[in-house]
Amino acid sequence: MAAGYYTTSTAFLEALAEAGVRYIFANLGSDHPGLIEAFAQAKAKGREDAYPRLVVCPHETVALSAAHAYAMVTGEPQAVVVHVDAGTQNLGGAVNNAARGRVPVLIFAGMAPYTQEGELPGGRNEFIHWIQDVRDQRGILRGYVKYDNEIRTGRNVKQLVHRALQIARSEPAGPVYLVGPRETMEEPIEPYAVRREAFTAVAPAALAGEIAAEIAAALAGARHPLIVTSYLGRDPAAVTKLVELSKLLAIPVVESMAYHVNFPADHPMHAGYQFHSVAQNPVLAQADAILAIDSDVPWIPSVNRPSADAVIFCVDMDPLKPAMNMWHIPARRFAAANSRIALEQIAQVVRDNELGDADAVRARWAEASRAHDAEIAEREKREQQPGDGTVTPEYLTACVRRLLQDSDALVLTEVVTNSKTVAEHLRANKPGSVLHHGGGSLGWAGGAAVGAKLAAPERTVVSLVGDGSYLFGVPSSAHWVARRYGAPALTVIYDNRGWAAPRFSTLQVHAHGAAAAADDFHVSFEPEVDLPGVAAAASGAYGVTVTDPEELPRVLQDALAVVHGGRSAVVSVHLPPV
Ligand SMILES: Cc1ncc(C[n+]2csc(CCOP(=O)(O)OP(=O)(O)O)c2C)c(N)n1
Ligand SMILES: [Mg+2]
Repeated sequence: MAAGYYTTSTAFLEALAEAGVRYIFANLGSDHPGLIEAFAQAKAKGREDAYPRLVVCPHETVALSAAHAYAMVTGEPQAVVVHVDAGTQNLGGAVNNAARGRVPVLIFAGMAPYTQEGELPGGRNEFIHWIQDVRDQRGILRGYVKYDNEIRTGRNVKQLVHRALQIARSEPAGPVYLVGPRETMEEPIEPYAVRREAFTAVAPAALAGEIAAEIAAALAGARHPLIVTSYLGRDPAAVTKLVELSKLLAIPVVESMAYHVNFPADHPMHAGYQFHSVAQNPVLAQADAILAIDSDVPWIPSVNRPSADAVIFCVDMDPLKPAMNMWHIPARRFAAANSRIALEQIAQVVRDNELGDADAVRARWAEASRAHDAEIAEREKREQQPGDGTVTPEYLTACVRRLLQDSDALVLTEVVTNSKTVAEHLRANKPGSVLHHGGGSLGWAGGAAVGAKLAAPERTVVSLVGDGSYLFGVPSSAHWVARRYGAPALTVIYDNRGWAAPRFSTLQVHAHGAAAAADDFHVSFEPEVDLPGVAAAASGAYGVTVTDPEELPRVLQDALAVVHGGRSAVVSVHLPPV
């Protein structure tokens, strides 16, 4: 062992540790001898704990999804290390999720060596080094990352890591991508330090005073004010501020494509969930002043839109969404601000100026409370066991809710066509207790459950997933990682033996077409996959498939007990087939 061994790879790992990264979710290759050696050198010196822990992930989707969920739970970016172009491409849709979910994560990939005659340490010595030398490796991720760069020397690799993480953390947060060729990662350098405190995230932005005043006046003066949000709950403190403002003026809140708990489900001002709208939401139609805050899709205008006279305000950390080619809502003002601060400012204007008519506020509160109570009663009816021997998604979700009542569980959802049902019947009230990737690529929950458990080892992690989503998540890889790193979770599969979503989409466009007439959508998973069996084979997980609604509560309890005992459990619940 070289006494003074210190390379770019050493400094890279040190910088990650200095930045607070605790885990490197890694899938390794011929580009990583520098990192592997740096880890081994540290271990030999008894300094292993000075670096982040390396978590071996047999599939890259699992690695990035784990880092994604870890960042959602803690706010802290982690690192993902993948193999050149191949591993980068295998990140697949997980990088769409990280980008759209606005989660910070540092992705690093090696690059094929750039010398071939033995000129430099790390130069080409395997055939694959020619094959993997592609023209634009960084281009693979450029549509999804906030920043990409190549590490060209170890002498400033720490600055690059800290700069990349500073960009990743700053709102709107997102993934960043660094690449480094083998020769660079092997470069011997002198140990050095940088001032990590000089790379903090950009401070959160407030609304301009006159905009806060304008929004406050519009909401207070409206007959039917409304707030629509999707991801404000990423910051639990923002939920508190939303509850305060809602109470102050009796403003109902609609959650649209929600991927956090943005507002307590049982709060009388909770006015319901919008997902794949197929009809006009009367609450949205009635509103005359709307604050759309932290939302990518506050409504789907072709089927569900506010009235043309409604005064709309868009407040968002990312109000114009330039990363989407087409995006617009007809707002009077667009303002870039942190939602917690903006809501506090608006509430302050209301209080300071005693805005709002007290009688109108009281009347609105009473009316919204009545509507909320009626809605909850309706939902409770829908979740009764049907009595025909089938399990409905409503009944299943109510069973899960009762199972987790009074617990501090973290629930990950990836239930696609059952998203609205799960939101309505899970009735989550605690900010931060339900997570969804916020993106467009299925297969997140498998790896995400590992990341969530590592982020909060004291909490029970429960994933609710569609059968298709479960398979997209490379369950063999995800469950193996969960076992190896002591991150057990309960997975409940909403198993309709196929993909309901493409069927739904086809019917939305061709309601009376040939596919509808023949019921021919190519979405069935017959013959059936033994879904829990995949996890059992990969990791010894407890697995069971349930068809009987009577048995369901007990099976879920048994499975949860297994998880509390330290072993993962997968319960696949047969719903009516697609
Ligand atoms: C990686 C990826 N591939 C394909 C799709 C397209 N897609 C959207 S929903 C869906 C079906 C999901 O099936 P499942 O999880 O069982 O939910 P269900 O539709 O049955 O409710 C598919 C294939 C996608 N979103 N992401
Ligand atoms: Mg399905």
